[in-house]
Amino acid sequence: MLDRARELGSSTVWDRYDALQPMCGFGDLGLCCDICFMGPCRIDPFGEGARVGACGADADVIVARNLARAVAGGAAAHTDHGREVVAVLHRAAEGSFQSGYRLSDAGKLRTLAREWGIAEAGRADRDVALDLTHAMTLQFGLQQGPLQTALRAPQPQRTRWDAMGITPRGIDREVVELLHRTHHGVESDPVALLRAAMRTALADGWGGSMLATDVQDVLFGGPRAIRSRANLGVLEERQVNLLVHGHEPTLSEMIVAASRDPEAIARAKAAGADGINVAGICCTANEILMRQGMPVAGNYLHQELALLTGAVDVMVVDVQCVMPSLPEVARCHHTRIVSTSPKARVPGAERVEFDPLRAKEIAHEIVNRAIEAYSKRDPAAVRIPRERMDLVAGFTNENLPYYMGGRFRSGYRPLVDAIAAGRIRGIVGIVGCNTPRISQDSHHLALVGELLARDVLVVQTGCAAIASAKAGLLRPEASLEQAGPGLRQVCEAVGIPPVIHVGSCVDNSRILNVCTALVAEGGIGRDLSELPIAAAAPEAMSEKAITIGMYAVASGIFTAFLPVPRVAGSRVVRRYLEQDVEQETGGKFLFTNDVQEASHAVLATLDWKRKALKLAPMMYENGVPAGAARTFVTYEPPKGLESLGCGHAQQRSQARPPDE
Ligand code: BF8
Repeated sequence: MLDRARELGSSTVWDRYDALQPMCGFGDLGLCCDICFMGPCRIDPFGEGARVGACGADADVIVARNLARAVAGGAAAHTDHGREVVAVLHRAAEGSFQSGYRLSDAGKLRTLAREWGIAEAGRADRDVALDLTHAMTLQFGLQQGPLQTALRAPQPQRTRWDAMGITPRGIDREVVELLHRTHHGVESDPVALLRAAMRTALADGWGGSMLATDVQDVLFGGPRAIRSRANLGVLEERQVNLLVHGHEPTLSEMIVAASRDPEAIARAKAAGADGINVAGICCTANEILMRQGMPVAGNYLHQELALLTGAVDVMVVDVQCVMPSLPEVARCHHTRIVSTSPKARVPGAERVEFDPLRAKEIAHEIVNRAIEAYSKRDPAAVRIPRERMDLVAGFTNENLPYYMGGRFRSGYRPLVDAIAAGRIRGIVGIVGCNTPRISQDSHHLALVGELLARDVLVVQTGCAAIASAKAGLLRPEASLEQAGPGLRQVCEAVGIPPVIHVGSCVDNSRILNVCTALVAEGGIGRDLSELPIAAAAPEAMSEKAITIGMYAVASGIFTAFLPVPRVAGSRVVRRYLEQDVEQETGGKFLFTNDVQEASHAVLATLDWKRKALKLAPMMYENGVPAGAARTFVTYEPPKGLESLGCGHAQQRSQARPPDE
């Protein structure tokens, strides 16, 4: 597709990234402070330059403040998504579900109502939904915590948070307070800033994101294991291709429904197409995959490549991870970009503003635009790569017990037993984005491949899950090809893939719920920090990724984060987040650019936790099947692409302050 971009004279994120080299070294180290207008001040860690900014802030304060601001940004994005879906459910219930939305999972609605202390017995679903969403809305403006959903965390974890003063209070309060504390001349203690950032991150993971997942399940249905396909080859030459891209499923679910309307299909056929193909990019892809089995066109770095195929008729975008370049790239073909969110206009794109009360009508309008665009498609300009891969997705904390234990032994006991007995080494959540700093998916696949071979069950969300999907790791057969013998036995016995796809990035909350359920099951740890689990974001790009990393660490989970975020300029920040914080939360970060180092550290963490718990030795030492010595799984970028991203990332990773 990059060759095709050159043929078409279009630039992509890789071209723009290369054109920006060399990027700012001060910024890369986190040492550029632009928080007030005296600056921007740049701290020189190497020699003669300034050691403090104009206000006197040193490198540690500046790095901590910049990082904390990123955490606030990431938490704001996730939690505002949560707020939107809660509001959509509330308004749908107020209008007695006349707007087209319905309660797809009344069972989950009632389970949640009981958890939230809302009377549900003998009451209509609508009334329960109104009370529940009212209570959920209040969580955003709460002045004193704890957040209702944070009470799901195991008690020992909550005790740690209380002791540190990081139990999340109101969701908005945490974001606002962190922005206040990072304002010029407020919090000047770097470690206090990092603790405050963790509290804000917890308000995301155990708050806004958890609300988003719960409410989306109520509205659109709790997922079940479902088959689908992934990669650009899911685009269809003879169908209207409508791509949905972004994050909130409130419109994309309606678009899927509208695309199945017999009248719309008839209109598409009248325009010469065989049908309407709705596929996704980024987390919207994961949302409609998990519940509807819709195909996935790709992850973050595929958004422009999809447009270059010339086969996309309309791409609908809402919020987050949408490149402003899309209208420019789409100009090579007939493709129409339609922006929909009242919070996110895209200059150069068409506009159809989302209104939850008119969602059905808007979805039909967008489908019609796609059909209209199809008739302008130039078949001679279409180049759809053949690559597409089967997959199984749709796992959740609610349905995993059934898939792991079957009807007669449903529960987490089989999984806990497999871990305790040494068949499975542990569970690792691998999440997050793509970035042009790393060859696309290379870190994801290297890390996942290595962990599977060592009998580690991998749980994924977001663009990380899509990377595995494209590589075939979400097929049950992948356990035969990639898993160590212990993991393979478990996967084969229950028929699941060795990589479990649990949804979009807000669905990292499902991973927290799985961990909590493992603690409750008993036998492999009394809180999250004792469980043989870990996390990784191997190709992190967005502020949301560092927020997720922060709440994982605050929840007691060892987290490998690549590439190194902008922390290298402060010894204090690195020491706290990669070392000292473990005494407080039980978790810590590893910041590295080296995926092998990440892999070794994750495996060492699992082994260390297993030893502390006195679990049985691994059944298959090092996960190596007899007679088949494995080497580290490496990814070779295709010829000609070696220079894209990686070279620069490595070059920049050398930069370290002299005292590091
Ligand atoms: O929220 S993984 S690139 S799409 S930020 Fe964005 Fe990163 Fe993809 Fe989903 Ni998450």
